[in-house]
Amino acid sequence: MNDAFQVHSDPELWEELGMDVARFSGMPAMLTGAYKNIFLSQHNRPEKMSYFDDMVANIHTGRIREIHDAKKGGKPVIGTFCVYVPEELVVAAGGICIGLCGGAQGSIADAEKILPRNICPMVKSAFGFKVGKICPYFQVVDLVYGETTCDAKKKTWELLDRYVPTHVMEIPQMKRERDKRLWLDEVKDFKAAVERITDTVTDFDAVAAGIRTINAKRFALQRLNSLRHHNPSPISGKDMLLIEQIAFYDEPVRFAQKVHELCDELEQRIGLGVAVAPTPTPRIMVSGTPMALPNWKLHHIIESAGAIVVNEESCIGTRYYKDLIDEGSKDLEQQLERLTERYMKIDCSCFTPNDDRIAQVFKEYEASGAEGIIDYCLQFCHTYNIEAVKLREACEARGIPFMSIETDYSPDDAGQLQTRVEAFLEQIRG
Ligand code: BJ8
Repeated sequence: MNDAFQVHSDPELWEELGMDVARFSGMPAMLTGAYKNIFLSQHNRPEKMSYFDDMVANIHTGRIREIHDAKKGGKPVIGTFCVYVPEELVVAAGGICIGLCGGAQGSIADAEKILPRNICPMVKSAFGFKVGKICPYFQVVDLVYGETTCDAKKKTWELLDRYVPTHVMEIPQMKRERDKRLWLDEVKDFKAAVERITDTVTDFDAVAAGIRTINAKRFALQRLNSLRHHNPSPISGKDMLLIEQIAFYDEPVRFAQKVHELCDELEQRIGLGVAVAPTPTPRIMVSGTPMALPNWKLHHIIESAGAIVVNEESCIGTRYYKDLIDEGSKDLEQQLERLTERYMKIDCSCFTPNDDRIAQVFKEYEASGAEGIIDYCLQFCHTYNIEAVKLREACEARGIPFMSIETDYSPDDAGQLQTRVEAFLEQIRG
Protein backbone atom coordinates (compact mmCIF):
# COMPACT_ATOMS: atom_id res chain seq x y z
CA MET A 1 0.00 0.00 0.00
CA ASN A 2 1.33 3.40 -0.98
CA ASP A 3 0.47 5.53 2.07
CA ALA A 4 1.84 8.68 0.40
CA PHE A 5 -0.79 8.53 -2.34
CA GLN A 6 -3.05 11.55 -2.41
CA VAL A 7 -5.51 13.00 -4.90
CA HIS A 8 -4.40 16.61 -5.23
CA SER A 9 -6.38 19.83 -4.80
CA ASP A 10 -6.12 23.15 -6.62
CA PRO A 11 -8.84 25.50 -5.34
CA GLU A 12 -7.41 28.41 -7.33
CA LEU A 13 -7.79 26.53 -10.60
CA TRP A 14 -11.26 25.31 -9.64
CA GLU A 15 -12.28 28.87 -8.83
CA GLU A 16 -11.05 29.97 -12.22
CA LEU A 17 -13.17 27.25 -13.82
CA GLY A 18 -16.30 28.46 -12.03
CA MET A 19 -16.71 25.39 -9.84
CA ASP A 20 -18.51 25.17 -6.53
CA VAL A 21 -15.18 25.05 -4.69
CA ALA A 22 -16.59 24.76 -1.18
CA ARG A 23 -18.56 21.71 -2.15
CA PHE A 24 -15.86 20.12 -4.28
CA SER A 25 -13.07 20.54 -1.74
CA GLY A 26 -14.04 17.34 0.11
CA MET A 27 -13.84 15.25 -3.08
CA PRO A 28 -10.03 14.65 -3.23
CA ALA A 29 -9.96 13.19 0.28
CA MET A 30 -12.89 10.90 -0.51
CA LEU A 31 -11.31 9.72 -3.74
CA THR A 32 -7.96 9.23 -1.99
CA GLY A 33 -9.59 6.93 0.56
CA ALA A 34 -11.50 4.95 -2.04
CA TYR A 35 -8.48 4.59 -4.31
CA LYS A 36 -6.22 3.37 -1.52
CA ASN A 37 -8.83 0.86 -0.44
CA ILE A 38 -9.75 -0.45 -3.89
CA PHE A 39 -6.51 -0.17 -5.88
CA LEU A 40 -3.48 0.32 -3.67
CA SER A 41 -4.43 -2.54 -1.37
CA GLN A 42 -3.93 -5.02 -4.23
CA HIS A 43 -0.90 -7.27 -4.07
CA ASN A 44 1.83 -7.53 -6.61
CA ARG A 45 0.68 -4.79 -8.95
CA PRO A 46 2.86 -4.05 -12.00
CA GLU A 47 5.30 -1.21 -11.31
CA LYS A 48 4.24 0.64 -14.43
CA MET A 49 0.81 1.17 -12.88
CA SER A 50 2.49 4.09 -11.10
CA TYR A 51 1.80 6.33 -14.13
CA PHE A 52 -1.93 5.55 -13.93
CA ASP A 53 -1.91 6.10 -10.14
CA ASP A 54 -0.42 9.53 -10.86
CA MET A 55 -3.15 10.21 -13.39
CA VAL A 56 -5.70 9.59 -10.64
CA ALA A 57 -3.73 11.73 -8.16
CA ASN A 58 -3.80 14.54 -10.74
CA ILE A 59 -7.29 13.95 -12.05
CA HIS A 60 -8.63 17.26 -10.68
CA THR A 61 -5.39 19.23 -10.94
CA GLY A 62 -2.44 18.38 -13.22
CA ARG A 63 -4.44 17.00 -16.14
CA ILE A 64 -7.04 19.78 -15.82
CA ARG A 65 -4.25 22.38 -15.71
CA GLU A 66 -2.76 20.81 -18.83
CA ILE A 67 -6.10 20.99 -20.70
CA HIS A 68 -6.81 24.49 -19.39
CA ASP A 69 -3.39 25.73 -20.56
CA ALA A 70 -3.86 24.13 -23.97
CA LYS A 71 -7.24 25.83 -24.20
CA LYS A 72 -5.67 29.19 -23.36
CA GLY A 73 -3.20 28.44 -26.14
CA GLY A 74 -6.08 28.16 -28.60
CA LYS A 75 -6.94 24.45 -28.47
CA PRO A 76 -10.70 23.93 -28.12
CA VAL A 77 -11.93 21.25 -25.75
CA ILE A 78 -14.87 19.06 -26.69
CA GLY A 79 -16.62 16.77 -24.24
CA THR A 80 -18.42 13.61 -25.39
CA PHE A 81 -20.61 10.91 -23.83
CA CYS A 82 -20.43 8.10 -26.28
CA VAL A 83 -17.87 6.13 -28.25
CA TYR A 84 -19.83 6.85 -31.43
CA VAL A 85 -18.58 10.46 -31.53
CA PRO A 86 -15.41 10.35 -33.66
CA GLU A 87 -12.56 11.77 -31.60
CA GLU A 88 -10.19 11.35 -34.58
CA LEU A 89 -11.80 14.43 -36.13
CA VAL A 90 -11.33 16.50 -32.97
CA VAL A 91 -7.66 15.55 -32.82
CA ALA A 92 -7.33 16.23 -36.57
CA ALA A 93 -8.56 19.78 -35.99
CA GLY A 94 -6.06 20.35 -33.18
CA GLY A 95 -8.67 20.07 -30.41
CA ILE A 96 -8.85 18.00 -27.24
CA CYS A 97 -11.54 15.36 -26.81
CA ILE A 98 -12.55 14.14 -23.37
CA GLY A 99 -15.19 11.70 -22.18
CA LEU A 100 -17.69 13.17 -19.73
CA CYS A 101 -19.75 10.14 -18.72
CA GLY A 102 -20.54 10.20 -15.02
CA GLY A 103 -19.74 7.27 -12.77
CA ALA A 104 -20.25 8.82 -9.35
CA GLN A 105 -23.13 8.68 -6.92
CA GLY A 106 -22.28 12.12 -5.49
CA SER A 107 -23.81 14.12 -8.34
CA ILE A 108 -27.04 12.13 -8.70
CA ALA A 109 -28.98 14.22 -6.14
CA ASP A 110 -28.14 17.38 -8.11
CA ALA A 111 -29.56 15.81 -11.25
CA GLU A 112 -32.68 14.51 -9.53
CA LYS A 113 -33.68 18.06 -8.63
CA ILE A 114 -34.39 18.46 -12.34
CA LEU A 115 -34.46 15.10 -14.11
CA PRO A 116 -36.84 12.21 -13.36
CA ARG A 117 -35.37 9.74 -10.88
CA ASN A 118 -36.11 6.66 -12.95
CA ILE A 119 -33.47 7.13 -15.65
CA CYS A 120 -29.97 5.75 -16.08
CA PRO A 121 -27.48 6.71 -13.33
CA MET A 122 -24.79 7.45 -15.92
CA VAL A 123 -26.93 10.18 -17.44
CA LYS A 124 -27.97 11.56 -14.06
CA SER A 125 -24.40 11.52 -12.76
CA ALA A 126 -23.06 13.45 -15.77
CA PHE A 127 -25.91 15.97 -15.74
CA GLY A 128 -25.55 16.44 -11.98
CA PHE A 129 -21.84 17.17 -12.35
CA LYS A 130 -22.66 20.08 -14.61
CA VAL A 131 -25.60 21.57 -12.75
CA GLY A 132 -23.78 21.19 -9.40
CA LYS A 133 -20.55 22.64 -10.86
CA ILE A 134 -18.63 19.78 -9.29
CA CYS A 135 -16.64 18.38 -12.20
CA PRO A 136 -13.59 20.27 -13.53
CA TYR A 137 -13.84 18.43 -16.86
CA PHE A 138 -17.36 19.72 -17.43
CA GLN A 139 -16.16 23.19 -16.52
CA VAL A 140 -13.18 23.17 -18.86
CA VAL A 141 -14.96 22.06 -22.05
CA ASP A 142 -15.98 24.62 -24.66
CA LEU A 143 -18.92 22.54 -25.71
CA VAL A 144 -20.24 19.04 -25.50
CA TYR A 145 -21.29 16.67 -28.23
CA GLY A 146 -24.12 14.32 -27.37
CA GLU A 147 -25.80 11.72 -29.55
CA THR A 148 -29.15 10.08 -30.08
CA THR A 149 -28.33 6.60 -28.81
CA CYS A 150 -30.83 6.16 -26.00
CA ASP A 151 -33.89 8.14 -24.95
CA ALA A 152 -32.45 9.23 -21.61
CA LYS A 153 -29.43 10.76 -23.28
CA LYS A 154 -31.06 12.44 -26.24
CA LYS A 155 -33.70 14.20 -24.14
CA THR A 156 -31.18 15.19 -21.48
CA TRP A 157 -29.09 17.03 -24.08
CA GLU A 158 -31.97 19.45 -24.61
CA LEU A 159 -31.73 20.42 -20.94
CA LEU A 160 -27.96 20.27 -20.74
CA ASP A 161 -27.80 22.88 -23.49
CA ARG A 162 -29.05 25.40 -20.91
CA TYR A 163 -25.80 24.99 -18.98
CA VAL A 164 -23.20 24.32 -21.67
CA PRO A 165 -23.47 24.51 -25.48
CA THR A 166 -24.61 21.02 -26.47
CA HIS A 167 -24.56 19.69 -30.02
CA VAL A 168 -26.18 16.41 -30.95
CA MET A 169 -25.03 13.85 -33.50
CA GLU A 170 -27.73 11.58 -34.86
CA ILE A 171 -26.84 7.91 -34.61
CA PRO A 172 -29.19 5.67 -36.59
CA GLN A 173 -30.70 2.66 -34.83
CA MET A 174 -30.23 0.21 -37.70
CA LYS A 175 -27.32 -0.60 -40.00
CA ARG A 176 -28.86 -0.69 -43.47
CA GLU A 177 -27.40 1.02 -46.56
CA ARG A 178 -29.60 4.09 -46.06
CA ASP A 179 -28.46 4.27 -42.40
CA LYS A 180 -24.85 4.18 -43.55
CA ARG A 181 -25.48 7.14 -45.84
CA LEU A 182 -27.11 9.09 -43.02
CA TRP A 183 -24.23 8.21 -40.72
CA LEU A 184 -21.64 9.43 -43.19
CA ASP A 185 -23.54 12.72 -43.49
CA GLU A 186 -23.56 13.01 -39.71
CA VAL A 187 -19.80 12.43 -39.63
CA LYS A 188 -19.35 15.19 -42.20
CA ASP A 189 -21.56 17.53 -40.17
CA PHE A 190 -19.53 16.72 -37.08
CA LYS A 191 -16.31 17.48 -38.95
CA ALA A 192 -17.72 20.81 -40.10
CA ALA A 193 -18.87 21.67 -36.57
CA VAL A 194 -15.44 20.88 -35.13
CA GLU A 195 -13.82 23.00 -37.84
CA ARG A 196 -16.08 25.92 -36.96
CA ILE A 197 -15.13 25.67 -33.30
CA THR A 198 -11.44 25.25 -34.00
CA ASP A 199 -11.44 27.73 -36.85
CA THR A 200 -9.48 25.35 -39.05
CA VAL A 201 -10.10 23.25 -42.12
CA THR A 202 -9.04 19.65 -41.65
CA ASP A 203 -7.62 18.38 -44.89
CA PHE A 204 -6.54 14.86 -45.87
CA ASP A 205 -3.21 15.06 -44.00
CA ALA A 206 -4.82 16.38 -40.82
CA VAL A 207 -7.47 13.66 -40.81
CA ALA A 208 -4.80 11.04 -41.53
CA ALA A 209 -2.82 12.28 -38.51
CA GLY A 210 -5.94 12.20 -36.29
CA ILE A 211 -6.69 8.66 -37.40
CA ARG A 212 -3.11 7.54 -36.77
CA THR A 213 -3.08 9.03 -33.27
CA ILE A 214 -6.32 7.42 -32.14
CA ASN A 215 -5.56 4.13 -33.92
CA ALA A 216 -2.29 4.03 -31.97
CA LYS A 217 -4.14 4.55 -28.71
CA ARG A 218 -6.66 1.83 -29.52
CA PHE A 219 -3.89 -0.52 -30.66
CA ALA A 220 -2.03 -0.06 -27.36
CA LEU A 221 -5.21 -1.04 -25.51
CA GLN A 222 -5.66 -4.07 -27.76
CA ARG A 223 -2.12 -5.19 -26.93
CA LEU A 224 -2.74 -4.69 -23.21
CA ASN A 225 -6.02 -6.58 -23.32
CA SER A 226 -4.51 -9.56 -25.07
CA LEU A 227 -1.65 -9.69 -22.53
CA ARG A 228 -4.07 -9.58 -19.61
CA HIS A 229 -5.83 -12.62 -21.11
CA HIS A 230 -2.81 -14.73 -20.20
CA ASN A 231 -3.57 -17.35 -17.57
CA PRO A 232 -2.53 -16.67 -14.80
CA SER A 233 -3.27 -12.97 -15.32
CA PRO A 234 -0.35 -10.54 -14.99
CA ILE A 235 -2.67 -7.62 -14.10
CA SER A 236 -5.93 -7.34 -12.23
CA GLY A 237 -9.28 -6.56 -13.82
CA LYS A 238 -9.57 -3.48 -11.63
CA ASP A 239 -6.30 -2.05 -12.95
CA MET A 240 -7.33 -2.82 -16.51
CA LEU A 241 -10.69 -1.10 -16.03
CA LEU A 242 -8.91 1.92 -14.56
CA ILE A 243 -6.68 2.20 -17.64
CA GLU A 244 -9.71 1.86 -19.93
CA GLN A 245 -11.33 4.73 -18.01
CA ILE A 246 -8.22 6.93 -18.13
CA ALA A 247 -8.13 6.43 -21.93
CA PHE A 248 -11.02 8.89 -22.10
CA TYR A 249 -9.26 11.85 -20.52
CA ASP A 250 -5.49 11.44 -20.94
CA GLU A 251 -3.44 12.95 -23.74
CA PRO A 252 -3.61 10.18 -26.41
CA VAL A 253 0.04 10.00 -27.54
CA ARG A 254 1.45 9.91 -24.02
CA PHE A 255 -1.25 7.49 -22.93
CA ALA A 256 -0.41 5.02 -25.71
CA GLN A 257 3.27 5.19 -24.83
CA LYS A 258 2.56 4.51 -21.14
CA VAL A 259 0.28 1.60 -22.02
CA HIS A 260 3.07 0.09 -24.15
CA GLU A 261 5.54 0.49 -21.27
CA LEU A 262 3.11 -1.40 -19.06
CA CYS A 263 2.70 -4.05 -21.79
CA ASP A 264 6.48 -4.52 -21.90
CA GLU A 265 6.45 -5.14 -18.16
CA LEU A 266 3.54 -7.57 -18.48
CA GLU A 267 5.44 -9.53 -21.13
CA GLN A 268 8.34 -9.85 -18.71
CA ARG A 269 5.97 -10.89 -15.94
CA ILE A 270 4.44 -13.57 -18.13
CA GLY A 271 7.93 -14.81 -19.02
CA LEU A 272 8.86 -15.00 -15.33
CA GLY A 273 5.53 -16.50 -14.27
CA VAL A 274 4.58 -13.46 -12.15
CA ALA A 275 0.82 -13.12 -11.74
CA VAL A 276 -1.67 -11.19 -9.63
CA ALA A 277 -3.74 -14.28 -8.85
CA PRO A 278 -2.73 -17.93 -8.88
CA THR A 279 -4.27 -20.58 -11.06
CA PRO A 280 -6.90 -21.76 -10.51
CA THR A 281 -8.69 -18.46 -9.92
CA PRO A 282 -12.15 -18.18 -11.51
CA ARG A 283 -11.91 -15.98 -14.60
CA ILE A 284 -14.88 -13.73 -15.24
CA MET A 285 -15.78 -11.72 -18.30
CA VAL A 286 -17.97 -8.67 -17.74
CA SER A 287 -20.26 -7.55 -20.55
CA GLY A 288 -22.82 -4.80 -20.90
CA THR A 289 -23.11 -1.12 -20.05
CA PRO A 290 -20.05 1.08 -19.58
CA MET A 291 -18.48 1.76 -16.18
CA ALA A 292 -17.44 5.40 -16.12
CA LEU A 293 -14.85 6.63 -13.66
CA PRO A 294 -15.03 6.22 -10.63
CA ASN A 295 -17.45 3.31 -11.00
CA TRP A 296 -15.36 0.35 -9.78
CA LYS A 297 -18.20 -1.29 -7.86
CA LEU A 298 -18.70 -4.59 -9.69
CA HIS A 299 -15.02 -5.27 -10.40
CA HIS A 300 -14.21 -4.68 -6.75
CA ILE A 301 -16.94 -7.08 -5.64
CA ILE A 302 -15.85 -9.78 -8.10
CA GLU A 303 -12.15 -9.54 -7.29
CA SER A 304 -12.75 -9.26 -3.54
CA ALA A 305 -14.70 -12.52 -3.82
CA GLY A 306 -11.57 -14.29 -5.10
CA ALA A 307 -12.09 -14.17 -8.88
CA ILE A 308 -10.39 -12.12 -11.56
CA VAL A 309 -12.02 -10.08 -14.32
CA VAL A 310 -10.36 -10.92 -17.62
CA ASN A 311 -12.35 -8.87 -20.15
CA GLU A 312 -14.77 -5.94 -20.37
CA GLU A 313 -17.13 -6.23 -23.34
CA SER A 314 -18.20 -2.65 -22.85
CA CYS A 315 -17.70 0.84 -24.27
CA ILE A 316 -15.23 1.46 -21.47
CA GLY A 317 -13.59 -1.72 -22.62
CA THR A 318 -13.31 -3.56 -25.91
CA ARG A 319 -16.09 -1.74 -27.80
CA TYR A 320 -13.85 1.33 -27.56
CA TYR A 321 -10.74 -0.26 -29.01
CA LYS A 322 -11.53 -3.51 -30.83
CA ASP A 323 -11.68 -1.83 -34.28
CA LEU A 324 -9.14 0.42 -35.98
CA ILE A 325 -9.64 2.64 -39.02
CA ASP A 326 -8.00 1.55 -42.26
CA GLU A 327 -5.17 4.07 -42.80
CA GLY A 328 -4.76 3.44 -46.52
CA SER A 329 -7.32 5.92 -47.89
CA LYS A 330 -6.50 7.79 -51.07
CA ASP A 331 -8.61 10.90 -50.47
CA LEU A 332 -10.65 12.69 -47.82
CA GLU A 333 -13.96 11.18 -48.93
CA GLN A 334 -12.60 7.69 -48.57
CA GLN A 335 -11.10 8.56 -45.17
CA LEU A 336 -14.51 9.62 -43.90
CA GLU A 337 -16.17 6.54 -45.35
CA ARG A 338 -13.66 4.27 -43.67
CA LEU A 339 -13.98 6.18 -40.43
CA THR A 340 -17.77 5.73 -40.63
CA GLU A 341 -17.39 2.02 -41.39
CA ARG A 342 -15.24 1.61 -38.31
CA TYR A 343 -17.76 3.36 -36.08
CA MET A 344 -20.59 1.28 -37.52
CA LYS A 345 -18.90 -1.84 -36.19
CA ILE A 346 -19.54 -0.74 -32.62
CA ASP A 347 -22.32 -3.01 -31.46
CA CYS A 348 -24.27 -0.97 -28.92
CA SER A 349 -27.61 -2.42 -27.85
CA CYS A 350 -29.36 0.72 -29.08
CA PHE A 351 -29.22 -0.94 -32.53
CA THR A 352 -31.75 -3.41 -33.82
CA PRO A 353 -31.09 -6.11 -34.72
CA ASN A 354 -27.81 -6.36 -32.85
CA ASP A 355 -26.80 -9.98 -33.22
CA ASP A 356 -23.22 -8.99 -34.06
CA ARG A 357 -22.82 -8.16 -30.38
CA ILE A 358 -23.75 -11.69 -29.31
CA ALA A 359 -21.14 -13.07 -31.71
CA GLN A 360 -18.59 -10.56 -30.41
CA VAL A 361 -19.26 -11.55 -26.79
CA PHE A 362 -18.44 -15.17 -27.62
CA LYS A 363 -15.34 -14.18 -29.55
CA GLU A 364 -14.04 -12.26 -26.55
CA TYR A 365 -15.12 -15.01 -24.17
CA GLU A 366 -12.96 -17.48 -26.08
CA ALA A 367 -10.00 -15.12 -26.42
CA SER A 368 -9.97 -14.19 -22.73
CA GLY A 369 -10.17 -17.72 -21.40
CA ALA A 370 -13.10 -16.68 -19.21
CA GLU A 371 -15.13 -19.27 -17.36
CA GLY A 372 -18.33 -17.29 -16.94
CA ILE A 373 -20.03 -14.05 -17.97
CA ILE A 374 -21.53 -11.43 -15.69
CA ASP A 375 -23.69 -9.10 -17.76
CA TYR A 376 -23.76 -5.68 -16.17
CA CYS A 377 -26.70 -3.41 -16.76
CA LEU A 378 -27.16 0.04 -15.36
CA GLN A 379 -30.60 0.57 -13.88
CA PHE A 380 -33.21 1.76 -16.39
CA CYS A 381 -31.02 1.01 -19.42
CA HIS A 382 -33.75 -0.75 -21.34
CA THR A 383 -31.76 -1.74 -24.41
CA TYR A 384 -28.98 -3.59 -22.55
CA ASN A 385 -31.47 -4.99 -20.08
CA ILE A 386 -33.64 -6.48 -22.80
CA GLU A 387 -30.66 -7.63 -24.85
CA ALA A 388 -29.55 -9.61 -21.79
CA VAL A 389 -32.45 -11.99 -22.49
CA LYS A 390 -30.91 -13.02 -25.83
CA LEU A 391 -27.45 -13.14 -24.37
CA ARG A 392 -28.62 -15.43 -21.57
CA GLU A 393 -30.32 -17.76 -24.05
CA ALA A 394 -27.21 -17.88 -26.23
CA CYS A 395 -25.00 -18.60 -23.21
CA GLU A 396 -27.31 -21.33 -21.97
CA ALA A 397 -27.28 -22.93 -25.41
CA ARG A 398 -23.46 -23.06 -25.23
CA GLY A 399 -23.29 -24.12 -21.58
CA ILE A 400 -21.55 -20.88 -20.55
CA PRO A 401 -22.22 -19.86 -16.92
CA PHE A 402 -24.12 -16.56 -17.12
CA MET A 403 -25.45 -14.09 -14.62
CA SER A 404 -27.06 -10.72 -15.30
CA ILE A 405 -27.20 -7.94 -12.78
CA GLU A 406 -28.92 -4.59 -12.81
CA THR A 407 -27.54 -1.97 -10.48
CA ASP A 408 -26.76 1.70 -10.00
CA TYR A 409 -23.99 3.66 -8.26
CA SER A 410 -25.36 3.45 -4.75
CA PRO A 411 -23.55 1.19 -2.28
CA ASP A 412 -26.90 -0.04 -0.94
CA ASP A 413 -27.03 -3.26 -2.94
CA ALA A 414 -23.33 -4.14 -2.53
CA GLY A 415 -24.05 -6.86 0.06
CA GLN A 416 -26.72 -8.44 -2.11
CA LEU A 417 -24.48 -8.33 -5.18
CA GLN A 418 -21.63 -9.86 -3.25
CA THR A 419 -23.84 -12.79 -2.23
CA ARG A 420 -24.95 -13.32 -5.83
CA VAL A 421 -21.39 -13.09 -7.17
CA GLU A 422 -20.13 -15.56 -4.56
CA ALA A 423 -22.90 -18.02 -5.48
CA PHE A 424 -21.99 -17.62 -9.16
CA LEU A 425 -18.32 -18.30 -8.43
CA GLU A 426 -19.30 -21.43 -6.49
CA GLN A 427 -21.22 -22.60 -9.57
CA ILE A 428 -18.09 -22.06 -11.71
CA ARG A 429 -15.79 -23.79 -9.24
CA GLY A 430 -18.23 -26.72 -9.32
S1 BJ8 B 1 -22.25 3.07 -27.68
S2 BJ8 B 1 -23.36 1.84 -24.53
S3 BJ8 B 1 -21.36 4.79 -24.83
S4 BJ8 B 1 -24.77 4.72 -25.93
S5 BJ8 B 1 -26.24 2.81 -20.07
S6 BJ8 B 1 -26.73 6.16 -21.14
S7 BJ8 B 1 -27.40 3.43 -23.40
S8 BJ8 B 1 -29.49 4.13 -20.57
S9 BJ8 B 1 -23.99 4.45 -22.36
FE1 BJ8 B 1 -23.47 4.03 -24.31
FE2 BJ8 B 1 -22.66 4.95 -26.61
FE3 BJ8 B 1 -24.09 2.70 -26.45
FE4 BJ8 B 1 -21.61 2.76 -25.62
FE5 BJ8 B 1 -28.34 5.13 -22.22
FE6 BJ8 B 1 -28.01 2.64 -21.40
FE7 BJ8 B 1 -27.48 4.62 -19.76
FE8 BJ8 B 1 -25.95 4.17 -21.87
